[in-house]
Amino acid sequence: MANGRLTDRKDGLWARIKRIALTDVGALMRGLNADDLERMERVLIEADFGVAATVELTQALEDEVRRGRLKTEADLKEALQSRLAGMLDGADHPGELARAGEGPTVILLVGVNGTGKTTTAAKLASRLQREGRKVLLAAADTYRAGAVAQLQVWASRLGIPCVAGAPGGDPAAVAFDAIDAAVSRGLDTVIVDTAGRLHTQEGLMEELRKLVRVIGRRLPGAPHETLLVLDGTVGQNAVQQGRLFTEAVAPTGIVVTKLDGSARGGAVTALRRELNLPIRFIGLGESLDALEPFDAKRFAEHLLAETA
Ligand SMILES: Nc1nc2c(ncn2[C@@H]2O[C@H](COP(=O)(O)OP(=O)(O)O)[C@@H](O)[C@H]2O)c(=O)[nH]1
Ligand SMILES: [Mg+2]
Repeated sequence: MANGRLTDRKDGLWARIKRIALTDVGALMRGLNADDLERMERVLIEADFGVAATVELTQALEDEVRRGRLKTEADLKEALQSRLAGMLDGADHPGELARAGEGPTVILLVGVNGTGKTTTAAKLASRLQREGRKVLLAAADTYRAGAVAQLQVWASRLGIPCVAGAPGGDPAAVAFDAIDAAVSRGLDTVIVDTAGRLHTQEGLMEELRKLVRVIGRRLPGAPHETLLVLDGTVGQNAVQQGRLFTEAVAPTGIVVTKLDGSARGGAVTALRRELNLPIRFIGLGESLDALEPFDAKRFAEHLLAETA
């Protein structure tokens, strides 16, 4: 959110709500009618909020207007912002990643191809390195030849080790070897990058289940974090992808990527509401420092920015 990167758009959500849904200045005094609410719902749906979050938000607002609590546009904006912040809130300290009591901490990244797992692995490694942790990367995306090389490039830029297997090899074996390497080198954190595509979806989910089992057998209690990486620009598709992964593995939180540039931040609300997992980080670009711990209140403010 630094440098206003989140608000790279001309007409902010609040401006759209005012222009499209609050056309009648008397609406707040008389109470929102069915047309006002329908228009407000349309703006939120178009902004990727999803049906559940949209209905919850508009009903809550309608209720407050009816009770005469919201008399001005500023009241309405404040109410919307605080409802949104409440909805988005999920973890007390989203940016604090678990730490194993003993032995290395294992952080697993899952998500479909192209969402930003490998980039996020590098960003997290950089962040944890700055916090003083000794990180090792595990290239468990053995499906694509280029995937291992991509992670190795990040590892060498960060000056940290990267454990990789043979292309087409067993990802669980890579994770197992990576944990062994961390133990023998006295490193405290292993970040496991995974494949997002296989011949079949069920094949991918089966492979991830096996990966989690093997990691847990090698190191009881691991993985300590399983982060579901979702692309914030694909709207409702991200919700559907998220559901598949939450059925296969048990994510401890979500990383929403690519929230720089586009105006599609509404998807974050849909993901939070429909996957019932805390948002832990947001990705705001391709560079190592473009990852921020999620701040619900600040995100709600940015979502309702008047302009860009
Ligand atoms: N703009 C932007 N691009 C991103 C972000 N995160 C990842 N990317 C880009 O998205 C593409 C796919 O990322 P990658 O990490 O390879 O995805 P993976 O297939 O899930 O491992 C790459 O071009 C990344 O540079 C982000 O937060 N913002
Ligand atoms: Mg990758």
